[in-house]
Amino acid sequence: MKITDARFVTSVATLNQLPRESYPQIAFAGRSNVGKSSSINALLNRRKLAQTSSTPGKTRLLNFFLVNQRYFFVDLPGYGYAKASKTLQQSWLDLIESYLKENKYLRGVVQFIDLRHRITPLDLDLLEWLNHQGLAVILVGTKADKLSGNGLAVQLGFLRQDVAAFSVEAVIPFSAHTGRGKNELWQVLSALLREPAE
Ligand SMILES: Nc1nc2c(ncn2[C@@H]2O[C@H](COP(=O)(O)OP(=O)(O)OP(=O)(O)O)[C@@H](O)[C@H]2O)c(=O)[nH]1
Ligand SMILES: [Mg+2]
Repeated sequence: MKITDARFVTSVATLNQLPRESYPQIAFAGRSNVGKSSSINALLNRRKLAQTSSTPGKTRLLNFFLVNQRYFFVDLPGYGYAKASKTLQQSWLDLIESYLKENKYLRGVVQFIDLRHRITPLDLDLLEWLNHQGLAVILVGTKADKLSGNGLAVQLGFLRQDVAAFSVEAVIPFSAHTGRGKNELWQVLSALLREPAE
């Protein structure tokens, strides 16, 4: 995808602050520190548009990025951040859930799984819930650069096996650092956004 324009638009803490423009949206979800913000930057060829951090729990709000003045990428707060209090964790989940639910602009959710580890119960809960909502899900297995060729094949096999019972558009090995998987992910995103894939 040719990115002619990518800009941060707004951060949202409550649903009444959502942008009013009727652009299609793609949401990026996953555990804290899995690489959501880094992957958004990689997809948009921008180094520091979405804030990244080695400290988990960096993204605490819904961050809206307008791409090519046509659609929003929405960077969601990560879940499963161990140090956050239960109340805070619940309020994050409530916000994410109410955003994803019955959102007529939402074309799909990119759910990130760290390829170095097996999928977690929290990830499966989210995936099941997204399926239940009838939302299109793309699974991105990230940090692929940390694995060797054979290790990658093994982990990818586990991931495909672990999600076999669910409905997903694609399972894509990805690395925000090397750009691996970018083209494949863009192809699926373009189809969901009904944008011509270039
Ligand atoms: N090796 C490697 N490291 C990555 C990759 N993607 C992200 N990281 C690193 O993982 C850490 C977390 O990345 P973020 O993009 O901030 O993760 P996030 O999912 O947005 O985290 P929260 O905002 O806390 O939910 C950073 O130190 C990144 O440099 C990748 O593809 N490969
Ligand atoms: Mg983030």
